[in-house]
Amino acid sequence: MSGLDDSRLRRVAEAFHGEGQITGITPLGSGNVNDTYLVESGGSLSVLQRINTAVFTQPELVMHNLQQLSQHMQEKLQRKPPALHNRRWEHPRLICTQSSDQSWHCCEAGGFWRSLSFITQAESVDVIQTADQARELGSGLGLFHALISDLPVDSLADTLEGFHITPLYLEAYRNALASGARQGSDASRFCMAFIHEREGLVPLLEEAKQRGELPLRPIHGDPKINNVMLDRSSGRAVALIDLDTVKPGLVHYDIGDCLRSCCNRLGEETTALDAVRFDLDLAQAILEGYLAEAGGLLTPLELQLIPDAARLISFELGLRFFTDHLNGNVYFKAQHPEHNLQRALVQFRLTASIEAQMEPLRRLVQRLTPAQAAAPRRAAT
Ligand code: GN1
Ligand code: MG
Repeated sequence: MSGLDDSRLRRVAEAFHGEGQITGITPLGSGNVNDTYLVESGGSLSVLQRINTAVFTQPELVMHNLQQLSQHMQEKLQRKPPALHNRRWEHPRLICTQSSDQSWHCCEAGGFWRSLSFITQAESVDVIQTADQARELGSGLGLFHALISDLPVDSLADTLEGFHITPLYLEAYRNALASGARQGSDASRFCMAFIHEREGLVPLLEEAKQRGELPLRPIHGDPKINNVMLDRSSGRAVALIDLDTVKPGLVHYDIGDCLRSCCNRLGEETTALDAVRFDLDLAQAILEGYLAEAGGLLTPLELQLIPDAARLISFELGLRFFTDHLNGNVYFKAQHPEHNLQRALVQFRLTASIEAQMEPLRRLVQRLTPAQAAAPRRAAT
């Protein structure tokens, strides 16, 4: 966790909420990078987070992006766009420290902290339960994309260089291999062969971006299943959380991450490797929800590359987990030494399952986007 004892943690929370005001602090969620706590103060709840500065080396830039996003969302919500008629939608609010109007706190015992309002009467799930839920998860991401589509990308900093740039993850993997560590097991050999066979896929999105065929857009960066909050009574998506990776990027990083994390019914922490599948029915529900909100914003090529994105982002996450395993678990928190290897195997099984269903997945996207179905395929292979 944070490495801070209870009284220091309380002092950090007091920096945001006032001395003597804290009535409860409990660990929250299952994030792999930051430390997160639910704080109760003065009868209300907030989310206190320590940003992992080994990952986000310039946390002030993360806060800059959060502020830009907050302001944009606030203005949007005030104007009540048609997409929000008859539906609840919220955006986590940044909480300033008591002593300044600054939205972060650097603690003398270590750490860069910030506090956000908690989305009440809502919950998130780690594994999908129903197709209706899948539709809402897609709809939540689509709505988020629609709401931020006119946030200028040049107002957002690049807070995590190389994030989702698959060729750079391949390079990092090769560097890790060169160190020669932790490659001896059958599972490691499986991963190495799996990666080797797919090296040709790696540059697909980045090359299309370089050729100017795919636009940079403001994206969430990490819209995995449990970062979409669902209203407790209606089940409808009400907010996207975990906004540290909001920055310019390809819409495919988000759609791919949503599909890979939602369509694996066992979740990314499963150990039942042989049962890992990409569920096409869930993909259909997600894409119906997504496209109803954001389909009109995307170009024909963006739409056509959705199946490729699902495959690539699953593969990329497997590559990232495996590289971290080789490096000794320095990036993703791990509960045991083989944890990131296990996670990599799950993502690779999922990738293989997507590959086995590429044609039906392409037909599905074409069916859901009839106006674009006739447009020529360019970058997809
Ligand atoms: C990390 O920390 P968390 O769980 O929100 C990672 C994502 C991965 C995810 C996999 C900044 O997100 O890219 O998809 O783990 N975040 C970062 O669970 O690397
Ligand atoms: Mg995250």
